[in-house]
Amino acid sequence: MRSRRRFRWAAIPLATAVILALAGCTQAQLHGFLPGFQDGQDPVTNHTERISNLWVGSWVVLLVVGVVTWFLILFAALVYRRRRGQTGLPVQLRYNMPIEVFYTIVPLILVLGFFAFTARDQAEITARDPNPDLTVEVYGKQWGWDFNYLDDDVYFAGTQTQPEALGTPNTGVVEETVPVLVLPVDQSIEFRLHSRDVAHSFWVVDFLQKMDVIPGKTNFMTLTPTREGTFAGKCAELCGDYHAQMLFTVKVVSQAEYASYVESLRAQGFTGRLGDEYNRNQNEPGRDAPTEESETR
Ligand SMILES: [Cu+2]
Repeated sequence: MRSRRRFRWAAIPLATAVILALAGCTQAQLHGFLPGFQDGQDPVTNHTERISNLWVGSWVVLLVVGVVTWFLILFAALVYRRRRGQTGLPVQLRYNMPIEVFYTIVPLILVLGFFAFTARDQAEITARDPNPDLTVEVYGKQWGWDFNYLDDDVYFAGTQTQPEALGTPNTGVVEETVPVLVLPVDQSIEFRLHSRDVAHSFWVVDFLQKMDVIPGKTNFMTLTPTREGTFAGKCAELCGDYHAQMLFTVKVVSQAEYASYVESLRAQGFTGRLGDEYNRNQNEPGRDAPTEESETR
């Protein structure tokens, strides 16, 4: 009792300090230092706020569990330590029903809670828009990306980083040749993800989302970019020698700038679509045997 009273003077200053610290949190801190939340800037896509809330909320709950656990460990070690003159084992505590029920029920609630929130957010994030404003077909390939803008019938063919044996010496990433993906702001976009060869993963860092790109399978990612800017994209699945150079740049621009970008592709003759006919894998499951035509490509 006495010791509890002794620290009462600290309660008010401590509470004030905590409130001040939280009130002074920057956007970056409130979002758990996730990329895309620099101070004062809007969320990058319609999903990033939800993803960040799940992340930060989970961390807060887990930190509380951690603090309670660390406190109990220290408490037990200090209070029940062997004192001078003590011998033998202290009285052992066994089959304490309240404690056993407590440490069964609490983790169960935690696991069910994490599962429920994750399932809710995952369903929301992976939901497909039945009528997206724009459909972009993405082809991952060793080592680069092709983008087909299906609604506008134009494409961007990404330069491939290749092993030295196949061409020019590999000199690392050349900024100007990194494939570019241009997206209009505030439009819902469906990405259709395909691979031309091995498994890759489509990852735009600031979107906080990535999705596997699997040969012979189409994966979908739907989102609406909500802030203009330039963002880094990467392959997030180890896919061979030059995986680390499988980069792309995402430019989220205004509607007008997007329209003029499409026109510039059209003016350069990049019309149509780079489809499965350019895949290195021509014998995926569900496909017919390679034809003479496909072998001469
Ligand atoms: Cu890859």
